[in-house]
Amino acid sequence: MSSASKAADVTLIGADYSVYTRICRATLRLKGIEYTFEDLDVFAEGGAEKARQAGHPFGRIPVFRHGDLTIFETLAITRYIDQAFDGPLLQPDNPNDQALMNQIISIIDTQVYPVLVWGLHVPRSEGREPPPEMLGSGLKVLAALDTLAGDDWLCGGSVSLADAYMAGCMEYVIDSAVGSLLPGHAPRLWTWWNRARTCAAFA
Ligand SMILES: N[C@@H](CCC(=O)N[C@@H](CS)C(=O)NCC(=O)O)C(=O)O
Repeated sequence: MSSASKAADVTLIGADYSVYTRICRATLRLKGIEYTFEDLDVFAEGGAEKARQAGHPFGRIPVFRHGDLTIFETLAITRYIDQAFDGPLLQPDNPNDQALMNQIISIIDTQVYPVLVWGLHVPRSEGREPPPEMLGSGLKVLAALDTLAGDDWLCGGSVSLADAYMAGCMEYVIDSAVGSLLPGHAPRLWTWWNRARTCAAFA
């Protein structure tokens, strides 16, 4: 089922700095959906409580609204956006590419976000050394993604939610303690990003 979008119907609540908010924004842009953005700094005093009031039981962002519907958790939000609205399909219909997409999204949730963003970007941005064991873990994550990355988009011939997820992380991955190693250590991922970053949805 799909429906045309109206800006008044669709609201994304989150923050510019937030990886998961960025993923939802990229997905909305890929689908060509107009939306209202409500800024919520979850790390500010009272931010978690505001996020709970907005509909996130764990006090996190993003939160998505479509009419009377409220959704939290980025995977649920992005899959809903893909299915409920017109625009290019962002989930491959063949099982192989779909498995690949799910694998990449899962790696981003369980490895890229905790290891590369929180383990290797955040300490650097605060002028601290990352925990030494994080460097090896970060390189393993990059190597795994490099093995999975497709020639055009991450999963085959068309853009998918995997691209939106990874694009949402890239600024922090590049600005992490392993960022300068990307071209040599993950050349396929690096080539993908240099192509993907020219897409307006990921700007
Ligand atoms: N599993 C959630 C993760 C959301 C998440 O961790 N968001 C971060 C910002 S990018 C957050 O709200 N952090 C607040 C905190 O950790 O207290 C999703 O997929 O949406």
